[in-house]
Amino acid sequence: MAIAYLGLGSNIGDREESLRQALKKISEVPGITVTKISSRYETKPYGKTDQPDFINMAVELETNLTPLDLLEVVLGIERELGRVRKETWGPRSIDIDVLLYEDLELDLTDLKVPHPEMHLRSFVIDPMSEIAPKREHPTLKMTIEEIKNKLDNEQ
Ligand code: X6L
Ligand code: MG
Ligand code: MG
Repeated sequence: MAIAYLGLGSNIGDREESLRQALKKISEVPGITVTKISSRYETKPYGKTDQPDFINMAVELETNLTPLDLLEVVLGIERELGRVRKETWGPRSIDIDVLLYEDLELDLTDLKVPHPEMHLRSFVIDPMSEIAPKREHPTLKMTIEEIKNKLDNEQ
């Protein structure tokens, strides 16, 4: 079984309900067991800043799905929950990103693991640090806790 981490975010519609539905759907997928769930964090939008605040969270999974199968699953759930892709970095009812998968480093067109900028984004690292502080980022060779301390010092 592989351990993987997902980052979830929502900033339009009933954000709490979208996250709840996403979690329920993830937990119902054969081959996935949700093992840890972070708190929810209300966060200011990064990148494209003229959009509503997000709620972000992170979850830990045990899975026998491959990274690409896991990606297909989360994209399917985004679609089921009514995500419409209009503009890059625009508002979304639900976003589910594959953050880490074991200590794998993958650089495919559709899937980059670790998520390329996760270590720069407190909306990813804060919830991750609750559920996986000792987990090492396979490229940076820093723990999530160390990455959080660095980010907190830079803010
Ligand atoms: C320069 C240019 C610096 C772009 C940063 C950062 C772009 C983050 C995209 C960036 C840049 C992103 C969320 C969000 C987005 C989210 C919060 C993205 C994709 N997703 N803000 N902004 N939570 N708080 O889930 O992450 S758009
Ligand atoms: Mg994202
Ligand atoms: Mg995404």
